[in-house]
Amino acid sequence: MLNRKLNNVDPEISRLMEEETRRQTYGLELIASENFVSEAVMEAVGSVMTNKYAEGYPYFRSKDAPLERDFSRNGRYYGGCEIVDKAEKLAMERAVALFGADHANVQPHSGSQANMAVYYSVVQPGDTVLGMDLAHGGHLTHGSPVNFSGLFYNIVPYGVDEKTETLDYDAVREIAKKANPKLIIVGASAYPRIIDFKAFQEIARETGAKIMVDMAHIAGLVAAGLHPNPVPYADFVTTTTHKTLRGPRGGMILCTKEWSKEIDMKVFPGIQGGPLMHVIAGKAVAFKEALEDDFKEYQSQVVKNAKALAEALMEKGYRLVSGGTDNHLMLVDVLASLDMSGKKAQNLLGKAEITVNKNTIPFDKKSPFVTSGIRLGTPALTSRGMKEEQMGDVARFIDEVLRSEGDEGILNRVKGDVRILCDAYPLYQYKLEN
Ligand code: DSN
Repeated sequence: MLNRKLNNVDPEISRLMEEETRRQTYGLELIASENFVSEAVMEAVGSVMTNKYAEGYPYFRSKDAPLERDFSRNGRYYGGCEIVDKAEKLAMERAVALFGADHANVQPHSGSQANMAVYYSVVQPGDTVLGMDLAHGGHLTHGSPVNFSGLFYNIVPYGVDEKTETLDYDAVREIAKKANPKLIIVGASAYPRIIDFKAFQEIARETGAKIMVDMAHIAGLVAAGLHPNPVPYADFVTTTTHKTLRGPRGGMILCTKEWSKEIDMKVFPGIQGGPLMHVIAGKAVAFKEALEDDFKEYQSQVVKNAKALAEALMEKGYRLVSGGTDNHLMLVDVLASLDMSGKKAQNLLGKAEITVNKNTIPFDKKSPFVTSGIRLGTPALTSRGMKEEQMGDVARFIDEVLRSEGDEGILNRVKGDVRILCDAYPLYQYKLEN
């Protein structure tokens, strides 16, 4: 019973996995928040660790010294946790080694839950929180009215300057002084420039607010020293583990020792039950990979590729928000460039197996379902080994598709070129028939 293989038990799901493998293998993945994990990470995530319940933590906190963790006694609610305890401890130690924080909680199932645990630790419903406007590059959990953050808290948004399309720290300071927030959320899901965490720390100090940096998009760059590390400047740093960091889908919170007990309590039992031990094992593997030297080379290539792609597109006449990129992503204003919506651009590119997402640009007049922009990122293509030269090809493919007016002949030709490029940079060692 236990050793039945997927294609015998469930041929439908098995076939869908095969199809998804084929899609990933033969398409150009440009969604800035996606990446390809190593087979080692997948092995951990697909392991027996999924069977274990481990509510609690691999350490004990006594009433007398609640900020100290005693790893000689576990704080679990179930027996049989001795082995998963070691896996969680490794994940925590590696996270701390990577980013330099006092404390890491590796249990959040997602970035959204990591962020929720921080809100739940520092603010009460109705309290004022400053967050970057989603339409300017922020994130749903930074105060969107349709998210728990916007529903429970009094969100005051900040955004980018209309001219430079970059953060104007003086304007943020003015907004903060007027709003008097308890918490300032820093971080973005569509911001192509370096973020000055020190400037935010100064604003938070001046206004007496706590500061949370959501570094989900840039965590890999931070780990490699290619983007300033928010840890020294923030009370809390949250992240997902599956974007530039190239780990399994999940979340994590880093915080100061002072907040460690509160954060632990809010993750479990506050908002979650049993941790996903197979995912935590996968996080440990990914953090180990991120501590290796070639991870720095990989991240540095991600940034070089983003610059090369941005320059190639600008040479072809495309307008990029803020005029370029410092990190792994860029926003192309397809409305200004081609009088085309982001939705149409995404659909056309999809026909040639080029996957992107439509994205609002700052001061967008179109809805988030239509948008004036597309967001492009290089982490996934870089994981396949592509370099600057291939980014030139990718820019050409994008340009040909967007100017094709839907001509099937052009779309099919580019699709063929995409296939040739993908064949030259294989993904996993799976055997695919055609
Ligand atoms: N949905 C993610 C992104 O694409 O940026 C953010 O969580």
